[in-house]
Amino acid sequence: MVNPTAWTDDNLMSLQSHVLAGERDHPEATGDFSWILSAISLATKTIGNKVRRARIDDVLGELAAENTHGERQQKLDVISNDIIKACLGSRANIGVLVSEEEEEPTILRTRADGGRYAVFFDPLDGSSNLNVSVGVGTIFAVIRLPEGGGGGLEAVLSRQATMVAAGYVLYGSSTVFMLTTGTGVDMFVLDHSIGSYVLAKRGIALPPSQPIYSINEAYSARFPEGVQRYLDWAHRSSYSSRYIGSMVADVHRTLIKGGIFIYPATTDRPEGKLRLLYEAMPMAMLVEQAGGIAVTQDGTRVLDLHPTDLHQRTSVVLGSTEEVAHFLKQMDSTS
Ligand code: AHM
Ligand code: MG
Repeated sequence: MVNPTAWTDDNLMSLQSHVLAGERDHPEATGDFSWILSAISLATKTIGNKVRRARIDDVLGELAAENTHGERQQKLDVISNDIIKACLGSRANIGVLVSEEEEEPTILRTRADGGRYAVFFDPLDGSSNLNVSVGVGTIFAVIRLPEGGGGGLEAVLSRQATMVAAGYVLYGSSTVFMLTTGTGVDMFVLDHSIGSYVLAKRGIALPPSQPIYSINEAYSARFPEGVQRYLDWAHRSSYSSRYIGSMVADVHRTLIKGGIFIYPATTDRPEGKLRLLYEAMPMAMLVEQAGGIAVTQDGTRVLDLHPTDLHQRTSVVLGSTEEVAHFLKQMDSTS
């Protein structure tokens, strides 16, 4: 006889049904949220398809133009940005879009006109790795804008704006969608044969310790002393090193296997390289929801930072609780 409980656990669950089921548990839910996630799902399937066909379609390589950070944009950065905007732009509950690829936010509608949410995104993180077929990804955060007020940029940077969901899609050897809505982290994998993200694992738990560090060690001479001290300590402690150079891929490995990912300040980038709104904050929410820690190099919780600029940068240290504790101890140590 079929055990109905076992049947429920093993049932094939798509991302969409998972989100709808979550809303059913909250009678006050308006359905706004599943509407936004379905747009992100559609956009990332489309981007994943472009990434896989990039060489065939001849869209690898840089554009002549630079983005808002003075970095050369890849053709696929721009294509991915357009895809996300095309998918999210039609969602009537989104007021503001903030993209790594655009200096100014896209204001879609005011709060009074129903723009209750903002979405922050890095359309194609790690895109400089595209021509060597390394994993790249899309990072996003969904922000509930404060009641009242006009919405727009002021609302996005207000202290009352709340991150209600975060996730990324890794276009790797499989296409993986990691999602948190504030109650743990769930992992979905794209089943290309049916065109759906299907639930692969509920409640991802980041291992509390693992002797692996992930940092661009070639920059050591430009790191703060405390970071250099940590690396000396890790060498003496027989740590292993893994660094892909795509944040999504490096954080994904850290979430699954444990360890620590560090992108500190350097003498040439005193604020760090990674962007607070659409790189550090969504990853911090995922890591915390999986039981890990996400801080800046001086130990401030990333989710306690208050952005003052859409494109501000920060140092990032995240991963297993014990590994982050070892790092902060070396940062503090004066010996
Ligand atoms: P990007 O958003 O321009 O792709 O840059 C962000 C990427 C991250 O994915 C990665 O963690 C980091 O830059 C790697 O930087 P570096 O090459 O300095 O190690
Ligand atoms: Mg990026």
